[in-house]
Amino acid sequence: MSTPLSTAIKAARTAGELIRSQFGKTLEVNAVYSHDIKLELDVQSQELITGILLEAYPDHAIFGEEGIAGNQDSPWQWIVDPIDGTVNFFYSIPHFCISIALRHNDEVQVGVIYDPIRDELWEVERGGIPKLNGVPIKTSSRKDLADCIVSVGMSKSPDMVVAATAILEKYVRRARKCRLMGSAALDLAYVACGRLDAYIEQSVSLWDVAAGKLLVEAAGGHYESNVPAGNPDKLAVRASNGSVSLLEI
Ligand code: LIP
Repeated sequence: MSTPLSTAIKAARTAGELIRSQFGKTLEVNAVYSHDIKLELDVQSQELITGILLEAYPDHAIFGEEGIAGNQDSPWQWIVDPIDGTVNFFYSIPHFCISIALRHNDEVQVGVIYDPIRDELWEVERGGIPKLNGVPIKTSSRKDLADCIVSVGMSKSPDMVVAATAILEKYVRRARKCRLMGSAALDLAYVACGRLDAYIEQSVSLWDVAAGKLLVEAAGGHYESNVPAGNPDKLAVRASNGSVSLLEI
C-alpha cells in the first residue's frame, strides 16, 4: 500500500531519472535573468511529479516552482521544487536535486530530497527517523564556529546578492570554510547529515526549503526563518546543526 512518503520517493526518483538523462545535453531555456535561468526541463520535471502525486492523492493541492495544480482548497499541499539548483544543472555542475514536501495545513509531514547524480535520497516523516539512502542521519556536533563549514546562499536579486555578500564577509573570517553551492535543498540535506554545519540564505522560496526544514529538525538541527521586509513571497533562512551559535547579522 502506498503512503505519502513512498509516493514522494517514487515521484522524486522518477523525475530524477528524467533530469539525469538530460544532464550535460543541450537544454531548452524558457527564461534568463541576471542571477537565474528557467528551463523547460523544470516544467517537465514538475509535470511528471504532479502526475504521480495526484494519481495517488487526487484531492490534494500542488504548489511548486513551476505552478499550481490539484485542489487548492485541500488542507493537504505538496510543495515541489522540480530541479533545485537549476543554474548548476544548466552549467553541467553536478550539484542539484528534486525537493518534495507534503504539509497538512501549515505543518510539513513528509520530506524527500533526491540527488539523481549521486543517487542520494534523503527522507523524513514528522516524528520519524530521518534517513539518507535508508540509513539514519543526524547533524554534526561541532560547537565552535572555527571548526564549522557554513554554506551561504546567494539569492537571485541584486539587493539579496549584496545582503549575502555581507553575510559571507562575516562568516568567511570566523568559520573554517564557507561554501556557496547553489542548492538550498541540498544545503539543508547536508546540514541534516553532518556534511555542513550551517546554511544561511536571505531570500529563498518555500519550495527550496520545505522538505529540508523537516529533515534538519528531525536530525537534531535548528531551523529558523522569517519573511524579509518587502518580500512576502520569500524566506530568510538560518539552519544549523543545533550545536553551533550563529552570528547575529
Ligand atoms: C536556487 C536555490 C539557491 C538559491 C538560488 C535558487 P532553484 O533554487 O536552491 O539556494 O541561491 O538563487 O533560488 O531556482 O535552482 O530551484
